[in-house]
Amino acid sequence: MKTIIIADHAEALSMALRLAEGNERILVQAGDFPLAPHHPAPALRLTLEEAQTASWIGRLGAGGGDRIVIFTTRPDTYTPFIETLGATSPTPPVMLVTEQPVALAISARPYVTLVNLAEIARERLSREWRAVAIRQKAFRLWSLLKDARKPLIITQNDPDPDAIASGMAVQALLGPEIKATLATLGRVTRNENLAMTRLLKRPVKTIAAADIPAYDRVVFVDVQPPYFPPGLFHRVDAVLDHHPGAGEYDAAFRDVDTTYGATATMMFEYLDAGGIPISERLATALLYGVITDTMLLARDSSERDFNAFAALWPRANHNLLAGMSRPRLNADELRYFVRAIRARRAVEDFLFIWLGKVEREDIIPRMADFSLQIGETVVTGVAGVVDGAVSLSARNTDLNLDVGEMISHVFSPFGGAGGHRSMAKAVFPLSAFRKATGARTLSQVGDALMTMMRLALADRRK
Ligand SMILES: [Mn+2]
Repeated sequence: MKTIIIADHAEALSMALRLAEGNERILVQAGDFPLAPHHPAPALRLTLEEAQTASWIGRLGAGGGDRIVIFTTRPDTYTPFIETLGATSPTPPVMLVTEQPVALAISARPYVTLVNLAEIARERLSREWRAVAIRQKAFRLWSLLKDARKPLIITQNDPDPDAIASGMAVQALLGPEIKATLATLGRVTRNENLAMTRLLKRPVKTIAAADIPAYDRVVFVDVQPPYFPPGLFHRVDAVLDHHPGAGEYDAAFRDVDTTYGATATMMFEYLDAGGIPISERLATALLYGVITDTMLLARDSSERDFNAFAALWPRANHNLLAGMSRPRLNADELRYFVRAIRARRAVEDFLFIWLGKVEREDIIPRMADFSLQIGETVVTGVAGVVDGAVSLSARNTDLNLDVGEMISHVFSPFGGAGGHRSMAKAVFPLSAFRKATGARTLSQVGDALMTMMRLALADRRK
């Protein structure tokens, strides 16, 4: 395959020689311009008018299997050339490389591809400006903490993966010399989050309120100071968060940006722009933070979350990640699974599981996730009673059904109910539901819930 390079300006020719690839390059000079000493002699010299005819291509022994690159300072003058070329068969592909705007008529031809170097450069430059601004922020944060004796990185009371990963990223930003404690005043309770902390070898410490004064710097991640009771913290040095502002406070460093789907994305950008190495462990944590906070980029996510996801994906440990997202079952939870599988009731592609009394609420959504793996199930409901309240989780893979709407319609008369197209939840007092439906025993409650879901589903599929 030959590459025919057309240049109509000395500068364009220099650029062509630097940029154009191709095994056999044939240089064509279009128009009269002086060659520089480093320019090789062109195979063909044409006037601009001659260049438009396209008949000279045959003289070069080139044809449809070859390709043409035009480096030009006046792209629109090539309209006739490109049109004539279109009438030849097979038509060679044309790349038009320029810094000028191009009329749409030419660029819309199927065999023409347009590369606007000015646009590419502009995009790249604005990305670099952004990177330098983030690097400066990262440096400011580091400067604020570098002389600390005992810095504290604080998360919510029940930290989620985004908070944990972001805290770990601040530790990485500070480097091994500055030993910052990543801590919570509560503890990690949700099963998936416990799996994360177990697999990452307990990155978060639990501290007591009485411990706080011993720390000489306090950094808030994925949370802001008003979340805590007033006066609990003696100082606020830095705040890194993506939640909307929750009240007034002073902080020497504050980066709160609600356009981020995850604080982990923001922290990835700090490390990335700062040229700070991201270990496999940290990449895995950050990726998990982005995934969980954005529901796999489905919710409140921006292009930046996508970019962080794409950059972290190849660096993460996917076995670890799988372990976090599919936490192990302990003997107790296994008991529920056995009970659930026995108690399942299916009507065509609708499946319902009534668990009766359960001790832990989180078993219900987990069971609901699992329920979609049973048989040919498309819509599922899993419900149980936790502390006197009915808790129901629904799942759906039917593209024509909005299960959030359905659950909200059926169960909001009893309490909170709603969700998305693919998942929904309802929680309401058992007593209210009994009174309204006349269900006496727990198994009658289960029957009533199933019937209501089944009827609503049939109604929506009519
Ligand atoms: Mn978050």
